[in-house]
Amino acid sequence: MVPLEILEFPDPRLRTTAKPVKEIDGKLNKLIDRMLVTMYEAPGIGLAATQLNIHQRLLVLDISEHKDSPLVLINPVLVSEEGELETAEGCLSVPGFYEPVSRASQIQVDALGRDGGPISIEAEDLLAVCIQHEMDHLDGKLFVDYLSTAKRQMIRKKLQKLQRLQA
Ligand code: QAP
Ligand code: CO
Repeated sequence: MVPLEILEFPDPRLRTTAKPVKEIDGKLNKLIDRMLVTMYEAPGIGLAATQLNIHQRLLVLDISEHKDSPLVLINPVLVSEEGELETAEGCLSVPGFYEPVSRASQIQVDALGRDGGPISIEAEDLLAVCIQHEMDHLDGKLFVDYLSTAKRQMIRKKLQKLQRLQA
């Protein structure tokens, strides 16, 4: 299966607010499989549809060591959050940069799974951070938004230079 192209910061399409998924059908499940392939090939631990220029509220994650525990969240909603945790975050849309970001350390999220059934997840530590990072993408938000303006501009300039060389 062919991976999908990942948008890179500062592409304005990453700022799009995604719309709720309306129908969980075979077509959506094919997209989910392509998202998982794209994430595993990258390799990454999380990917939101927004990063593929698909503006639907859908994300995939796998923080397991052996990359054999995919988690698919459709129309995720944050129900509660607690605590605080600072983690060095990266992003497939911000390749090569990792910076500390502070987020809730424990969260509860309701969503639908790929079979259309309801899921309720209580997550902590890296999984909680990763879910919050991916849910941000669905609202057009990136981890670099939590950094200082100077740091964000430095990252933008370096990535734009690399993107020019690639074009
Ligand atoms: C989000 O990010 C995340 O810079 C998922 O060159 C990451 O999978 C949440 C990646 C860390 C919390 C902590 C990044 C791959 C993958 C890069 C990713 C890169 C290659 C990032
Ligand atoms: Co990301």
